[in-house]
Order: sequence, then C-alpha cells, then structure tokens
Amino acid sequence: MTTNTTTDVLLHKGSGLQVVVGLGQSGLSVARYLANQGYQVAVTDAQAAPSLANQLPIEIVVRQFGAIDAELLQQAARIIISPGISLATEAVAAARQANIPVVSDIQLFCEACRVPIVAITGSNAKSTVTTLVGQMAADAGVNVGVGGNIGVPALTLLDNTDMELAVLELSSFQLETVTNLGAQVATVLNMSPDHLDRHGDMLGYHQAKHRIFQGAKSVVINREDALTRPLVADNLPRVSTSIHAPDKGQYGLITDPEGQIYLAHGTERLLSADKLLIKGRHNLLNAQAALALGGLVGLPLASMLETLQQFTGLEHRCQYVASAAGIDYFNDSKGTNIGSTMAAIEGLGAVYAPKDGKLLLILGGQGKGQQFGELTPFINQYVSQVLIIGEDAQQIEQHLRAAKISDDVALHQCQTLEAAFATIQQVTKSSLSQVQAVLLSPACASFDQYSGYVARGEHFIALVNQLKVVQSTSLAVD
Ligand code: UMA
Ligand code: ADP
Repeated sequence: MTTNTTTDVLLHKGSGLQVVVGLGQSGLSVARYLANQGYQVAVTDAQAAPSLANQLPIEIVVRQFGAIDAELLQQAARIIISPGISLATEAVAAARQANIPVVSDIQLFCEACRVPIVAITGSNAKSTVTTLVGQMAADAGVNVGVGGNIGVPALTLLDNTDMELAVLELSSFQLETVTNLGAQVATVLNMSPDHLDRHGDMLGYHQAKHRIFQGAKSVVINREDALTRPLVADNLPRVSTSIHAPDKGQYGLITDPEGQIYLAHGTERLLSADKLLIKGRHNLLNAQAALALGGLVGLPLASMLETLQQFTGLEHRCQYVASAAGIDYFNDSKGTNIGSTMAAIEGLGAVYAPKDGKLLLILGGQGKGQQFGELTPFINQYVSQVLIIGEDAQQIEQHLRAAKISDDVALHQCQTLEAAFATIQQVTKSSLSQVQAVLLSPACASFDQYSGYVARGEHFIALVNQLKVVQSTSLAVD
C-alpha cells in the first residue's frame, strides 16, 4: 500500500483529480476506467486493506485507506462514489457542500455508452427481469452486455467494443447520483419499502428510483403499482403490465372461461402461463415486463416468447430445494424486503392452501427500517409457524404482534438458521402444525450473520440436505 500524503495531490489540483470513494467491485472498475482514459486518479476506502487494492493500476499512487479521506475529497474535481457508501457520510457530505460533483459509475457509463440502454430498477424482480431481457437479446442474435447492480460493474461492459445493446440493473444507490441517464427504455418494476435506513423515507427512496426516467426515450410501467409511473407528464411511448386484462397495445393477463391464464398483448393471447417454468403471479408480471422492454428495443416477439419458455429463473428466488419427511423446502434468500416476502408467501401459500397446507416461514436478519407488520395479513392467511432469526428478530416480533398476528400462528425466536432447523424438527412432528412447506424468505438483509444472501441461501440448502440425511438414516434404523 502506498501512503502518499494528501499534500502531494495538491500539485494536481485544477487538473481534474478524480477521487474514487470505495474500492469494491464498482470502485475498482471506475479506477481502471479513468486511469485508462488518462485521468489523474486517487482512491480512498474505509477499510485499512481493501482486498481489491492489489488489482489497481500501478499508476494510481494515491491510495488513502483506513478511513475515507476528507481532505483528499476536498481536492477532487469529481468524486465517483461507490453505491454502498451513503451520501450522508461526513467526508462526502462536506465535499458536496463545497460543490464538488459526486457521481456514480453509472454516470460515467451512460456518458460513454454509444448503444441503446435498457435501464431496469424496482424494489424487486430487477435481477430476474434483467437476466431475462439479456437472454432474450442474446437469443435474438444481439451482441448484448448485461451489468450494473447484478454484480457486473457497468463500466466493464464497455470493454466489449462490439456491444449493440446494454441491459442495466440499477439500484436506488446507483441512481441517486445519476443525471440524465438517457435510456432507450427505462422501467421501475414495482415499489415497496426497502433501504429506508439509507434514503430516510419512502419519498427519498422513490425520488432516487425515479431518476431512472431522466432522458428516457420510452418507459414501461406496472398498472398494479402507481408508484412505478413517472411523475412528470410526457409524451413518451409508454407500455404497461398488469395481472388484469390489457387494453390495446398493453400487456396483461387474460383468463379463459376454463380458468386457463394467458400472457396477452391487447386482445392477442401470447402464451399460456403454464408454459412458463418460473411460477407465481409475480413472475407473470416479470415476464410481461421483459416482453415490453424487449419490444421497445426492437427484439422480435416470437424469439422473446421462445426464450421465456426456456427460462428457469435464478437461484435463491423462491427456489425449490428438496422434500424431507413430506415437507417441501424453498430457498428465497434473495427475499430481502417485505415486498418480495409478500410475493413469496402469496405465491407459495396459494399452492398449498387448496391442500389444507400451511407454510412455515423463516424471517429475519437486518431489518433496514421496514415495518414488518405489513406482512401480517399474508402470514395470517397462509402461515402457521413463523421462525425469526437475526439481529432485528425482537423488533420483527413486536411489529407482527402490534399488527395483530393471529393466535393461530406460532412465533418462535430462533436467532440462527441452525436453531431454526432444530425448531422445524420439533414443530413439524405434530400434524396439527399443518406445515407442508418451509420457506426461507427473510425480508431482511443478511449481513449480520452472512457475507450476503448467497451465503445465507447456501447455508439453508446445506441444512436441508443434512436434514434429509438424518431422516433417511433414522428411517433406515427404524
Ligand atoms: N465502504 C466504505 N465506506 C462505507 C461503505 C463501504 O469505504 O461506508 C467501502 C468498503 O470498504 C468496500 C467498498 O466500499 O471496499 C464496497 O463498495 P460497495 O458496497 O459499493 O460494493 P461494490 O463491491 O462496489 O458493489 C456494488 C454494489 N453494492 C452495493 O450497492 C452495496 C453491488 O450490488 C453491485 O453488484 C456492484 O457494485 C456492481 O455494480 C450488490 C448489492 O447488494 C449486489 N446491491 C444492493 C441490493 O441489491 O439491494 C443495492
Ligand atoms: P432484485 O434484483 O430486485 O432483488 P430478484 O429478481 O433478485 O430482484 O428477486 C428478489 C426477490 O423478489 C426474490 O425473493 C423474488 O422471488 C422476489 N420477486 C421476484 N419478482 C417479484 C415481483 N414482481 N414482485 C415482488 N417480488 C418479486
């Protein structure tokens, strides 16, 4: 690690010092990109030894680690902030106060990108829809780059000089510092409370998300969710999705007299819902959003419908894991807010309810300032046991009780997933529990106990597999 003093940097003041704040995946991509463009670049990170530091270009000599260097920020011509770092961070707030521009990697991307951009945000379904649109484009023979919040820093897409279309998943953190994105088509898929600890309230979160519409040439909205509509009246082409029958030119669902559901465009039935491998009402909306977005960048409908029928969905999103002792286990570790958990309870609950089955729900982790009482009506309808884990477990229980959770629903404080599995074995011994499926859909971030939702989901899967081994051994002994 080179530890230049910030005084050295003063020499470059006025020549456009670019200060990269945060050296995670996006910070590294920004540092590389700007150094490659010949800018004077400096990097700062709160960690004393960020693991990606050894991947920085050698010409970047100013590396201030151990704290975000307020003095360095004051010398910047422009600050490029990582999405995980709040604008309220003291050093960053002071730089903004001094009128130093603060942007995200996405701003650099949209200024450099010469191909149409499909820009996708929403509280939930971003990765599912982004992956689907990317796959639709690739299957239609388009040289497509897929990146952004999905785990591939957007700037790395520019390495592909033959790229014809960019499909970006964008978070509210990335959008809050983007101006005039200029997407060919932009969408907010849905809005439910999330990241309120960072954005202050729903209004702040909404404002950040809606920056995606700035400069857009067309938009896709969700007729079920007024918060997905751009607030500014415009004459842009606007295509909508819904769980109800569509008007001309819009997407929706048509149910025939026999109860068969079809994805539809206007009066045209496009595809029977049972042809999709991704299940649940929320996924029918996701499929429509992908068709609408693809249509607005000129992808052929027939090819998109083919892709849709092959798409198996992403891991950790209402993923079926296995059955043990007659109970089905589902991993929805990516259910990190109440909106996604509502969709999971409703989607799976509706599958088991006709068989008099109930769900056992595992909730909890870091609560991100959400009101968990909003889950109560869904729990009262479909769930008989709630197992709560993680650092905000007590608060979650208080919210559920305050929102009048039914006396028929048993609440258990478990702290960890291991403890939850011990409880599962106890409660499911009694057929009175009616439990036919166990659903991990925590409605919370995982960082109190895990490196991320993937690690949490993998732990859940490992515990299910252990349970299967234990049960098959005990059957053999019996
Ligand atoms: N850091 C500080 N001070 C802080 C916080 C972080 O210095 O207060 C430093 C850390 O020490 C670390 C770096 O910043 O070295 C991490 O930066 P980051 O948290 O922005 O993470 P990246 O690795 O750059 O990943 C980011 C996105 N992460 C977040 O928004 C938290 C990734 O989304 C995204 O895939 C990646 O850029 C590429 O674009 C992840 C995510 O969790 C999947 N997103 C949230 C979500 O989906 O809910 C929004
Ligand atoms: P994101 O990238 O926005 O987090 P994902 O596609 O990874 O979205 O899905 C996150 C969670 O949201 C998963 O639990 C998934 O089952 C759920 N989900 C998917 N589509 C929807 C939808 N349309 N509405 C609500 N929840 C959804």
